[in-house]
Amino acid sequence: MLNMFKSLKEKLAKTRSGFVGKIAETLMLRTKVDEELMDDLEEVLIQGDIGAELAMEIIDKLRDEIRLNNVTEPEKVQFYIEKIIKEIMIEDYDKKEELFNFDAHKPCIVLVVGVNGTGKTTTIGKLANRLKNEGKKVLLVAADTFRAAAIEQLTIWAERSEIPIFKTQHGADPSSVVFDGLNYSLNHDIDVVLIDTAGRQHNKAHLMNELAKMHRTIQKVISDAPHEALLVVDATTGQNAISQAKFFNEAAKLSGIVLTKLDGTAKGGIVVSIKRQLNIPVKLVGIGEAIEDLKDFKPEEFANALFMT
Ligand SMILES: Nc1nc2c(ncn2[C@@H]2O[C@H](COP(=O)(O)OP(=O)(O)OP(=O)(O)O)[C@@H](O)[C@H]2O)c(=O)[nH]1
Ligand SMILES: [Mg+2]
Repeated sequence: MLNMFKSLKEKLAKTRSGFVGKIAETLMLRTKVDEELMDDLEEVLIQGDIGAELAMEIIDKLRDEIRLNNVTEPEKVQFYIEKIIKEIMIEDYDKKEELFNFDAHKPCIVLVVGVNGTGKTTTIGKLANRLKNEGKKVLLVAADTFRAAAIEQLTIWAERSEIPIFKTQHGADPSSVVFDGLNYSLNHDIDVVLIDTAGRQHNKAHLMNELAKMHRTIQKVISDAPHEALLVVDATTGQNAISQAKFFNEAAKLSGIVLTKLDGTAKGGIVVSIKRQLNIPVKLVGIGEAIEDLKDFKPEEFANALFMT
């Protein structure tokens, strides 16, 4: 039971001991603050999936801090590197855009996309439960008609939270399910519609065209929808996430990223750099398989959990 309420801090233990721990380890092994140390730290940042460009920026800022504050002992460097990373995370999110506003539209249409197995269906299940608990009328639309067990998997999540689900049979055209599902939502006083789509490789043109068609279908029914188009990214895929996002953004103009499986990676640096590299905000993070393991991404809280401050 206790396990179910693990805090964000505990859930990020792997990244803390991996990525953050490696920084500390590198500093411990050194006796001097010099260029060699800077090179080692840059390497640790890149290995932690922070991305080469941002790693360089962090190290440049670190050099300035070291000069300014006359830092000569390696262990004192930790404080400054954490400070710089934190500032970057907070700076990159201007206050308005990062959180959802499910109340701005009725129904609010949320399209969920991503490559295979990243956690789309699970994220929808978790989010649906949260919205229901907030008193919203939620509808799930099973537009993954491709994988045989997909509709059933979403149905289980719907039943778990006692939420209606709009579905057809396996093999049906996903765009037609979306069309009918959205019309159903307009006639049934639904507040939020969560659309589950099939996993697809971002470099397969016909699959991306199918997604673009789905996106157009949504706009045919509700012209300013989808109000959120979320790309679900597995945090363990690291920098590949960046190219996934570029392709998905073309097919279905993305409004946010859901970064899942952060509990399972030691290289959580991607969370620091993803906004910078894509200019698309992380909106939610998945930190486990259980229904409550989905959190709004709040950069400051996240940075504090990462660095245990
Ligand atoms: N540890 C962990 N596991 C997760 C998280 N989110 C999803 N998973 C697991 O990842 C696996 C795949 O999740 P799904 O939700 O089926 O992924 P999907 O993107 O819908 O997959 P496809 O529809 O096949 O493309 C499942 O075993 C989930 O329990 C998370 O935040 N942490
Ligand atoms: Mg799925």
